[in-house]
Amino acid sequence: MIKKQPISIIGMPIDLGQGRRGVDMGPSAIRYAALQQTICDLGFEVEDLGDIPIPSPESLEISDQNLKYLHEIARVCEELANRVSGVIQRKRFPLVLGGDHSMAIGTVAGAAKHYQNMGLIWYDAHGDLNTGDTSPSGNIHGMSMAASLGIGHPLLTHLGGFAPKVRPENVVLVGARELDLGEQQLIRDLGIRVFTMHEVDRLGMARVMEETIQVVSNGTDGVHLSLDLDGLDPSDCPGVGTPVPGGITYRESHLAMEMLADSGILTSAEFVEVNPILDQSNLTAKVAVALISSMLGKKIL
Ligand code: 5AB
Ligand code: MN
Ligand code: MN
Ligand code: MN
Repeated sequence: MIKKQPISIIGMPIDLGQGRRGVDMGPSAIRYAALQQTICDLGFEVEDLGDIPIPSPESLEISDQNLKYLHEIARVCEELANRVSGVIQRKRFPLVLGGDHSMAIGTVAGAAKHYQNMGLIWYDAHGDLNTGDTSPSGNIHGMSMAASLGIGHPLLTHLGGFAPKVRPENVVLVGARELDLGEQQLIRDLGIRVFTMHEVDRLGMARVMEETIQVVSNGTDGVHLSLDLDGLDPSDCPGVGTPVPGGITYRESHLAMEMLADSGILTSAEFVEVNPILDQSNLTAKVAVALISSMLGKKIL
């Protein structure tokens, strides 16, 4: 991001993309963890645009078990895309709070309108590279990366009227440790750069982020960070819907965010999948705020 660029917070309280209630309260939990004051204290001008209105699952019916709440998700993601795009148009930095990871379809669409060649960092235990055909669950939060690459149902891939939003060579996955068979195949077919936990352990986070920054900034004109809190270890972030043991540590994650801050490459970011119902004393939301501080360049000295 441009040094001390003004920031616009957008809440996306969506839980239609997965099966567990509570993640709709993620944006509130992150705000409750003093997000705005923390950003303000770092010297940024910051505004909160409030939440995108989302229908509750109780008021809806599932018409397709392979793509649950497809039409509703596409509709609210379109709204999010417009909101994100408007923020960028005003030369501000969009910081989007979630909400389940299906929302990335909207965030990425809104940002990609402004960048011909956008880089994308997907910090996650999962690949989110399923389609309605490969998904074991039918949950769209496991399909948002694929949709951004132009793979999947046209309502998702062509959101905002264009596809794809990003190219495989400009995308990096960090922290992966649970990939479905269809996702593994897609990664091989497209040659997507993945730093699994094996690479994080072996190379160390410093090297992983050096390479990640290299890949996503090579020939790109913008970079979006999509950070799923389940990328971190469940001991640090228990408040997530799909925890997977053996994740990225708190310290490694701070290092990653600090390196992103130093690189100055980020043009938008989202922090997703915070589920306060499954959390302990709002710990996961507090981690999100701490990581956002590091991403924005917080220095101790
Ligand atoms: B998350 C799974 N691959 O597709 C699927 O949390 C899990 O946004 C998806 O990364 C997890 O249902 C989606 C089994
Ligand atoms: Mn995810
Ligand atoms: Mn995940
Ligand atoms: Mn999840």
